[in-house]
Amino acid sequence: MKFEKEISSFLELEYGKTPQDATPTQLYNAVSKAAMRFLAPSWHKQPGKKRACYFSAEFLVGRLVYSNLMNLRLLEKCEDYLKQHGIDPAVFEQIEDDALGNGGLGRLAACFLDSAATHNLPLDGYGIRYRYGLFKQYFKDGFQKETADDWLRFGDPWSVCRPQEKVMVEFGDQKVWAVPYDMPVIGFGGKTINTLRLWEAQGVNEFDFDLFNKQQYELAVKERDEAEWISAVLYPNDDTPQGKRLRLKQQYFFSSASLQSILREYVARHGEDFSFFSQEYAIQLNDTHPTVSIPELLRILMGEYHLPFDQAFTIVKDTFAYTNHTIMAEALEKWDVNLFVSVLPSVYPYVVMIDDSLKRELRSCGILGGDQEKYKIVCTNMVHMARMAIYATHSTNGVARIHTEILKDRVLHEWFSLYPDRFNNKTNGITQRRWLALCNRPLADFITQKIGDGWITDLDQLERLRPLADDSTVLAQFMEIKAEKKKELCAYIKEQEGVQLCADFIFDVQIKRLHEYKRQLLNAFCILDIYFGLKDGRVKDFYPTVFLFGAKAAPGYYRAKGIIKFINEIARLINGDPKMKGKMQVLFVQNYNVSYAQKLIPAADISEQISTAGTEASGTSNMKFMLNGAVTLGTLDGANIEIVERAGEENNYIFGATVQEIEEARDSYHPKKLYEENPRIKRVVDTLIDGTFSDGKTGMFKELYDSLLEGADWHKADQYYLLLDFIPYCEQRLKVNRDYADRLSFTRKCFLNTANAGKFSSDRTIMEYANEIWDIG
Ligand code: NBG
Repeated sequence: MKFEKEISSFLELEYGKTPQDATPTQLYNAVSKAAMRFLAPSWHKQPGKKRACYFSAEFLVGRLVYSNLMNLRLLEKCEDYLKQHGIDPAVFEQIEDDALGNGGLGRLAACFLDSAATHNLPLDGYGIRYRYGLFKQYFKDGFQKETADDWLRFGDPWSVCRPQEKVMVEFGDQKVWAVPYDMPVIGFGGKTINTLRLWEAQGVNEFDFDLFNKQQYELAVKERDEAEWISAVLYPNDDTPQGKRLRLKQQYFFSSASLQSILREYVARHGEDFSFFSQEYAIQLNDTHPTVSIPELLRILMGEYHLPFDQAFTIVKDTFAYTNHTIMAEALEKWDVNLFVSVLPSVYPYVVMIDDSLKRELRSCGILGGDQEKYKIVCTNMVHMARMAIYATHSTNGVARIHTEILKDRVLHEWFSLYPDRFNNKTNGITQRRWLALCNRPLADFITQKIGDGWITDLDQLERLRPLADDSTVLAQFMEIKAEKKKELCAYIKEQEGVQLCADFIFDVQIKRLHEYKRQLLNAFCILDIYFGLKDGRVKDFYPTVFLFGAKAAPGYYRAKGIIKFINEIARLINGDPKMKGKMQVLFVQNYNVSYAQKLIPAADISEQISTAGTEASGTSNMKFMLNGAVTLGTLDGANIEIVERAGEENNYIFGATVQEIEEARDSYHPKKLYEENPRIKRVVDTLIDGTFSDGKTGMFKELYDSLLEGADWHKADQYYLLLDFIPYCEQRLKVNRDYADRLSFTRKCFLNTANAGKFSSDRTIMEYANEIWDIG
């Protein structure tokens, strides 16, 4: 049946509606289901090909309907259909995006799936089908509040439940069903369709009739409820032992279920001869969350199929590879041995076997006694997951060049000395389908007009724009597109936040998770410094600017929440000051997510990437901004380094201490001295305590103040060097502002960022994984 007919007949059958009287949700389900029918014949695994499996606790896919239709080449058909019936094609923007991820790590996983399918690489994702995704954020009196994200309320037309493929997962105290829901991952053009398999936990005994009959109603459904907790929320709060227990259960739940389903496939083909396993499957561990897969595969091979340790361990090592996404200590997961044993008693012995094997290997390398401490997987009553992930796999990679170097030189240096060949770098990337073709259609059309549409699957072709950088008509068009996207953003923000922004201002944007190391607070201080400078005449000829923030803070991260409140207070002061009219505006948007990013990024002139050098593993929004023609105002950190290497330092704004300079400053760093000696620093920092702003008597601002000047029992004062980089940052920010006034030369910089963004396609990244780690190229 024709696609359009399929939509209408679905509406009629399911809802008894015509397109005109269907609700947006009904239309969304009808269009999505029609597309699912359309793709069904191509959704199958190619036999005889090695497959790669991406194990990840997060897949931040964002809104699927437009991207899936685009990839199936049905988007225009669908838009025509809607228009014919008098419906705005933007109608699906009312369908919120599902957020089964937190930030960069989850969004990267989604970009990888898109790129692999587009380039016909057999890569499937495996994760958890959370009942509630990342919380939704709103502000009340400037404070962050959280509510549950009930993403299923719109239906879930893009998933297919496969109950016949459920598997049992066993914990020490509980057994649950893992039921798979498969989503098609559609490559551009629709030729290759891979699968994202997400597991839902269900009770084995859903309902105890006997107990119910005895009026013990709660007990009758206890088992069901306890099973459902496992896939209830993404990253449940883990500040209590129960919370930690639940997280470990989640990790084992999807690791074990995914391995069981892969093994089922394999055994169906080869029986119990496992000699081909690692030639047919590669498994990538996305951070340490799925690392318990390592002893689990060993357990299955040895315990269920009776392979000897050496043979099983070789298969494990050849199959798994590990990606490290951060050097923040809290993310290198460790589990208390007692907790581990009580949750996973049948897995723990295999952890010990791996550890014993490691110790034998260390001994044979002459590493003995106390020198083994820093390697041991089980050490001081903890199971060290990152250590296991490095030892029991054949590849460990970082996500940007500097990040991998830091892993090799510092964080994981002892491992690098032992296994230098295992370490490799895979600089992150982003999919240009979502982050240009879909989110910035005017720019996409403009590029296609100039160089054809090959860039959609081969981003390096953007290079061909370079010769146009000196053509002022081309630059004028480029500028016009930015202006159009700013107007669109202003309309959207007016609707979402009730705030009217000035579309002809500079748009300066910092969007990412709220974390001290990302230094939103530094940005805030600098805005205040400019504000004070404008008031007292120190800052002159300032080009009017909108400062935009978007970020969620982890619900238990007190300081991050204090920073949000502080920025909201600054916004209130500045936006309410009549003298600032026509000069600056500050806004922290609520509930920043993938869909919001798709609006903000195309409208940005300046991309704020200001983390302390050495802390941001890569960053990926930096690449999205670059692709959409913004200049980077940033430090030499993460992928910023590779971005300016490509686009030219002269077309970006780099400032601040380098990794090496911070290293050298470390021991003698004295933020209080900087504060006392520099009145500009003192003035902005003092706003935390001098009554300029109110934190609603929570003490949050004083706590931030102390964190900068006094430190706390777990860290030194100003551990992320805000005050060290403050003046250079302000200077560079004013320089961008001055440069912007020369509209043509500034647009040229923006244009050259776009033209040089080719390297940052996740197509490039995924091909590197495919060729260099998975061998599926
Ligand atoms: C994040 C890093 C980012 C990086 C993404 C994707 C985690 C643990 N790490 O810098 O902070 O871009 O991973 O690699 O979420």
